[in-house]
Amino acid sequence: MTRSITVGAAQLGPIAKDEGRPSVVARLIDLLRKGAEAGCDLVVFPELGLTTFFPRWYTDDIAGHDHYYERSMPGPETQPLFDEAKRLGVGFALGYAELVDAADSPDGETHRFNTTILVERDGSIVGHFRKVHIPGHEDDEPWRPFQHLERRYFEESDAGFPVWRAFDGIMGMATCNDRRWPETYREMGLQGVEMVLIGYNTPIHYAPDPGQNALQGFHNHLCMQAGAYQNGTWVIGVAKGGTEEGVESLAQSCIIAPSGQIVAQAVSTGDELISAVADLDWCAHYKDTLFNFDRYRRPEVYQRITNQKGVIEPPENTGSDQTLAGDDNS
Ligand code: ING
Repeated sequence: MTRSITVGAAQLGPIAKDEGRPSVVARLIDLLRKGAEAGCDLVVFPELGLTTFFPRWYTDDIAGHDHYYERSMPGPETQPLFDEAKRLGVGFALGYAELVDAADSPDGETHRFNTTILVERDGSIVGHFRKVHIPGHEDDEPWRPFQHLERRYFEESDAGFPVWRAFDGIMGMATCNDRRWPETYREMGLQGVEMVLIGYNTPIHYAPDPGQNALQGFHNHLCMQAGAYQNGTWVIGVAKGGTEEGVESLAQSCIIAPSGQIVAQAVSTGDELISAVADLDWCAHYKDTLFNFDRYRRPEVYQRITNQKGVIEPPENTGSDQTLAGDDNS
């Protein structure tokens, strides 16, 4: 009996600055119901799936954006989503801005994270993931057509990339910029992950190097397909796309198999549910062969690879008579 789960990527179109949570939650419930109709066991929503991408605006006092954060999950305005999911017997993952009040913090400080929650089909909370790689900048940069102040409004999480046994497999999460870093997938790959859930909000225009704009779609799929293949895991990439508050954001949500193949892809830039039957046993075709870490990526060999000594310069630069025997890096 193969371990298959039907997974849905619930892509969102733009969320306006003044769109209230009840309206957004209604959109999420509509996508959840579409997922249930498609037989989904799990529906994945994007990063910051409850609000507009508010890090595009600078505020002197970061508390000026606190209304975009959730102090509890579920809270009064998100409870309807949890209730409907439990009624339908569909699990979900949802990205949101998390605010931990000083009074609730072990260190007595207020903390702000870019967080995703994973909920099982019975409504139980599997776990939370907090974004590790926080892109963009900390201070006002008015030269930009729009800002990317995630580093002002979110802390980097030092909790790493946990994996959970849920949905009949081993599940992991990552958020947006995390997907661009190979460590993200390998940290979970070394823990046997079989499905990685990734929400993203990605502007097409990349102010530090606009030459990358035309490659946003290519880079988006490149990093997730590589992560899937090199770790023998399913990867579900879910966008908040379309033009949100004047900023064109990448859509192209997709479901990627452990082979690296895209098995389903959104065709719109709005609210759209795509789904696929994910055979979790398919991961073994890669984990037990090409990417058998214990056999081909042996820690005892890696430990012998001490820190590289840096660029090996040609002899004329060092005056040494470099021969193979005397090779500097022998
Ligand atoms: N967004 C972007 C991402 O990594 C970005 C930041 C945009 C990086 C464009 C590179 C190019 O997809 C988030 N939210 O991390």
